[in-house]
Amino acid sequence: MNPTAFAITVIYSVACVVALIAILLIWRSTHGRGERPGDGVDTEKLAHGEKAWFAIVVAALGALLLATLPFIPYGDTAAAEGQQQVSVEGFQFGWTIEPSTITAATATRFTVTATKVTHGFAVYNDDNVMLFQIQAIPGHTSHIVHTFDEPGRYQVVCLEFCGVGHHRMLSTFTVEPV
Ligand SMILES: [Cu+2]
Repeated sequence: MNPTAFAITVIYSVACVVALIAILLIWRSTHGRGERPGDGVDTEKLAHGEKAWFAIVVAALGALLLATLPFIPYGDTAAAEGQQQVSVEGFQFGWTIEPSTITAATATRFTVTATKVTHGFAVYNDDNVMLFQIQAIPGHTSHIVHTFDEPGRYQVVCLEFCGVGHHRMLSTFTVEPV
């Protein structure tokens, strides 16, 4: 058994035991004491506590919502002033990238589409590290905004198998210093 499978087995077993104990505790709390519901229980106090917990949960969820709202990525790729525009079209088997020279340190908005079949527009730097990837889809325009900090030559690779010439779908563009 490999270490990951072993870890999953252990974690799953522990989770099952914990769940079983929880079910037993809940069952014991509601059965077998011979007491009628309400015996010795201050229901008014419980009702008050319930309202307080409700308020706490609503406040916590509200705080969580407000705290995480700024991280929602929607809108990041919307057009903004000062962006450079690059239009990309994938075809069998190559890329049209217009313009093929852009400026560093300026937000660049890629407008990506394709003819006939879907391609994967992936951009790699000099160290062969992928900076981003976006689908190039026929009849649809995808957008992504990226700022290139380093001037240089960037490589484009198709990451979606698109036919017999898929491996030939390599291209480059140049990022010039400001
Ligand atoms: Cu392709």
